This record gives sequence, C-alpha cells and structure tokens, in this order.
Amino acid sequence: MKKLVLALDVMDAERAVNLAKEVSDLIDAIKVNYPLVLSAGVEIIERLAEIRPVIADFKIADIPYTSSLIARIAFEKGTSAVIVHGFTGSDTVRAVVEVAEEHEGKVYVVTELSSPGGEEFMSRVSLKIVEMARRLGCHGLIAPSTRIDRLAEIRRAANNMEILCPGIGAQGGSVEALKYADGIIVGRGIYAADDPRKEAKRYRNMIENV
Ligand code: OMP
Repeated sequence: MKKLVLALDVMDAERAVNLAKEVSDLIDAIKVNYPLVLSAGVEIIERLAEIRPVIADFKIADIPYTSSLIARIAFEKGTSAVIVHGFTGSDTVRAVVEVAEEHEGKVYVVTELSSPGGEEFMSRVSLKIVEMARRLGCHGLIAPSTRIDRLAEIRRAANNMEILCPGIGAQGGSVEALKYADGIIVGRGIYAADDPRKEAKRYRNMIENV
C-alpha cells in the first residue's frame, strides 16, 4: 500500500496536534520539520508520535558527530525516522544510521531537492547518493515528484529502497510520482486547505486509485 505522509509545517503546537488528530486515520506518518520544532519545541515530537509515527525532517547536514547528536535527540523524543542530506557524504550518513539502529529507527536520505535549485548542484550527484544510501543500509530516499524523469532514474538506481516524494500540489508535482515512489509527502495541500480532512481524503483516494 502506498503511503501518505503529512508534512506538518505549521508553527503552533495545538494546531499541529489538532490537525494530526483530524486526519490521523488517513495518513501513514507525520513529518516534522524546523518550522514546527523551532516554534513549538522538540517535545512536539513526543505528542505527535502518540498519534502517528513521526519522521523527523531535520535534513541533517553536518559533521558526523554533530549529526549523530541531532539524530539521537530526535529518536529519544520518539521519532520513528530521520531525514539526512546525502550530500554530506558517507561518514555523516553512517553516523546517523548507527544512531538509528540503536533505536530501531529508519533513515531517509535526500537525493535532490524538489525545488528548482535541486537541479543546480544536487541532481549531478543524486544517483551517487542513492548508491551510497543503499550501501550504508539506509531505509529510504526522498526524491522529487516535480521532476518525474529524475525520479524514474532514482527509482532504477534505488532498487527496492522505499522512496517518498515531496512536491505534490503546492510545488507543482503530481501523484503520477507514485508510478516510481512508495509514498507521497503533502504539506500545504492538506494543512493549508479550508477542510484539511477533505483534502487528506482526496489524496488518500488518489493514492488508492493510482
Ligand atoms: P509542501 O510543499 O507544503 O507540500 O511541503 C513539502 C514538504 O516536504 C516540506 O516539509 C519540505 O521541507 C519537504 N521537502 C520538500 O519539499 N522537498 C524536498 O526535496 C525534500 C523535502 C523533505 O525532505 O521532506
């Protein structure tokens, strides 16, 4: 079954918890990024993890030691997975994988950003990033729904790793990405809608009909 991940980039703890509860039966995970954690505090991970599994999207991109500290905080707060930038290289990604293994958690590696800037530098190395992520035993990849041709190439290189695709809706990507991906990440398309539950249902139906 393909996954629907809610990118909960709101900046108020109560709004975040209420939104998560409102759509909990329609989503597979909640992705938490800096806007929420920096405004609501890292404890928000604990609260959301009671509702659905959390993916801590700190796009970790530092030296191995600092990266492992960031990953450890996220897992100790109850996240199920973390997102790390692949361009950091194998030492950093390995350090994050080691922390994840201690917590039986997952690591997703960013290949190339879904935004236009992702083509400036990252797309030149993203297939190497995929190869590294596979070699290091990472669980999955984050790849752009906004560039289906790139996504298809990433899928081929990824073999059976899980691929989650952001960029649906607000950034111009579509659920066509599910031809190559195992799930989609949707933020504004759900949380900024007048009726978030209705939109989450719509995405869930689209996923089931792909
Ligand atoms: P919306 O554009 O509002 O649907 O949100 C997309 C979410 O996915 C945000 O939380 C982004 O930070 C995240 N994201 C991307 O948009 N593009 C990427 O290449 C990678 C991510 C991510 O790692 O989740």
